Amino acid sequence: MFIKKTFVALSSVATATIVIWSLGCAKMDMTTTTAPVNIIEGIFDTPLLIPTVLNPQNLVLEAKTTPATWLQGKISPNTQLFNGSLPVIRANQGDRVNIDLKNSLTEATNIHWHGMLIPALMDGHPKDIAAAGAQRNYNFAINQRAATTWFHPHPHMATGKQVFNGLAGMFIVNDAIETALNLPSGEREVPLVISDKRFNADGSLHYAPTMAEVMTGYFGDKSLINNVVAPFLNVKTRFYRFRAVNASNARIYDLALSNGANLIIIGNDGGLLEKPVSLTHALLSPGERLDILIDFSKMSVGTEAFLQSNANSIANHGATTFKMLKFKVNAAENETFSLPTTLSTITPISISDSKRNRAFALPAAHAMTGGAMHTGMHTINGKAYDMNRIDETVTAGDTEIWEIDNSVGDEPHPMHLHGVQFQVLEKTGGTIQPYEKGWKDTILIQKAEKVKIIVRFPTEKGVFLMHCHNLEHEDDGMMMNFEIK
Ligand SMILES: [Cu+2]
Repeated sequence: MFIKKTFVALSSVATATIVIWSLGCAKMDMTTTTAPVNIIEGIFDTPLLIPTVLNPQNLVLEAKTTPATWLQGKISPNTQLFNGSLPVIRANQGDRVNIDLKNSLTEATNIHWHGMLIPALMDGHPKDIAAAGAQRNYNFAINQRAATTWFHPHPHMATGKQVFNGLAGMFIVNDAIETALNLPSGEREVPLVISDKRFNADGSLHYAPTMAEVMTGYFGDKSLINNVVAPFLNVKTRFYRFRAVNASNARIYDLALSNGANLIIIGNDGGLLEKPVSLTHALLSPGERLDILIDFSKMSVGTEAFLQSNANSIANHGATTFKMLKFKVNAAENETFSLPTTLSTITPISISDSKRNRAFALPAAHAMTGGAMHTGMHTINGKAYDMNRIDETVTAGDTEIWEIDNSVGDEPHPMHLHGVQFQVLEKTGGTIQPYEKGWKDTILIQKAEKVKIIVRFPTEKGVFLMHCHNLEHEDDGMMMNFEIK
């Protein structure tokens, strides 16, 4: 849809002057306005959906267009879901996964297991798809530490639409180290799949990014958790564990509690941190996960508090503070849990192990010109994605330092690597946040920032991706293949 267009002269987000070349021929000027899309808060009278937990050892996931009620009293016929819902899968380290994707859509799809360390052919590369009406099997062993991972389609240039339309789920990996911590579980362990959506007046989903919205990414005006607009959750006076994933196409959240209480962050993309960190707020960009404890034992019965996203000019184009989930403290219960001082051991990858440095330049919006044959406006190292081109070749098992440079960029880019968990070495634009330490597969690179990561690549060969997890940027070309050889 956005291919074969080149955008230049995007002077700012608020007012963009755009010049379009249609494959090197006619030229046209256009002025468009992208005001930040703010969230219109709901009334928080719908219970939070707690998804059923599925076992992946013999599972069918059917991708299907499923009429759904996102807005009260209105049916959205163009919703696309896995198994008509929001699946949450749970398995242990060492388990074997055997999942059949049944594609009942009228278009190609596949599943990318975001955060999973699995063979390339299982990873959901856009070349490995299930055509409309076809099936595809995913069979792999779980060889990684406990983590909150997630999954979503990754078809060429259609990821943004399919994820926006509802195709996503969470995949929780448990292991013995995590289990020994006796973290809050059962009804006190809650998945939070965070998204923002936009609707037509009839209640159907509205996904139609303008050219300016391809530059910023596509924002919704409703905030949803677990596919519920403005939900509430009854809680007791105890600790709760929330596994949050940002499944939004483009919106970056600055998570906080409305009463100023701390978020106790215990984990991120690749699992538990070394120790808990208490913060009043934390950024969560598309694709990233945060494992958060909230201590409701300090709140009295009858208290209401909200999970909210703070206004954050860096992250969200000036979006205002908005509420996301209402907690109603409705019962007193004795708390037996005490917060561990140590959660896990994380061994830093040694810089001296690195065999090679590679640099990746992210584009400036006003410089996204390319040549006449340029196939997309979002690039990495000046190149828009080509499914059949290998951009980087890495020796199996090697450790490398990758420097991703957004220093001329004027958009934040959450950059995601498939097939690995990496460590963040350096951020020139600011300090590495406590929740960006440990193991990561997605790292937010803010405007004018340069980030260095150290990656130990798998010993198994195959083609993986690095891309921006702003899904409009991704679909527009901000993606590359690396081959492990
Ligand atoms: Cu991006």
